Amino acid sequence: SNITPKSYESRMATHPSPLARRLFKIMVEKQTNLCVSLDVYSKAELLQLVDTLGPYVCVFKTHVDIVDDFSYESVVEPLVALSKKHNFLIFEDRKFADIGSTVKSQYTSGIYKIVRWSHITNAHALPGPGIIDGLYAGAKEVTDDERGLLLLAEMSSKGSLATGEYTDKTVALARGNTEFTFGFIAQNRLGEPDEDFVIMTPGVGLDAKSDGLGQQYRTVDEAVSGGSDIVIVGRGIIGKGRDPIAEAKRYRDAGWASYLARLK
Ligand code: S5P
Repeated sequence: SNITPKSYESRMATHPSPLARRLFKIMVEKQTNLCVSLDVYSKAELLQLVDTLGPYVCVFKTHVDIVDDFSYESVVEPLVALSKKHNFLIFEDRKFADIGSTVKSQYTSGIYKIVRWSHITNAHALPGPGIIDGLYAGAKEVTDDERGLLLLAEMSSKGSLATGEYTDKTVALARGNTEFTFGFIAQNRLGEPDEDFVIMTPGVGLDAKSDGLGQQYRTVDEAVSGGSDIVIVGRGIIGKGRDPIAEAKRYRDAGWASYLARLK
């Protein structure tokens, strides 16, 4: 829908999710709407990128299940310490997709224990409302800290089935618990004018148009002018041959400029 969202500052005061309010505060303080996606295989590379790019991002997105040398002590503990040092949130991109009882276990248990350290996670809407209830129950059981869930309402990949009625029904599902389900992974603004869903958008790149495996890239300005609140950038910043600090600054500046232009 064609709605110009309010400023991050005003949404920081009114959003129904405590986690979203904390996120907007970080964005305003650091003047960044950039989330860097850290799809790397080694913990040393992961932590080094987090420490060097930390000043430019509001959120780091992880796929901890691709880290070859993962251990809780050597990855999660330093990552949490760096999130305090650089004031960012952590988003484990787990894409839960099972029944409530199973996702609750996957969120809280195993070697990753995601709910203990990841402020944000995401889930497919496919299983219906039980997936939200299960994750919310897991969060309540394990921690008093703010936690938030994004539903995948649209995907960046070519031929995605998450369109039309599926997207609309995903938005309707999120309405059931806006204290926890604070927004969407999506390509466009979603919801009614009086609603405030945070839109985080992957498939953003300033150089490439695709990756040969179905990923499709739009520019930062296309995403933000279309209603994205936070752009998610992976290989555009940390891909082979790139200078991650220079690229992080470039995407941060582009994202903030597009946001300011949208407010006018
Ligand atoms: O629709 C989506 C949803 C997600 S979360 N499309 C995506 O690409 N993602 C994730 O964003 C994907 O799992 C990857 O971690 C990141 C995009 O990485 P990039 O290198 O293509 O920017």
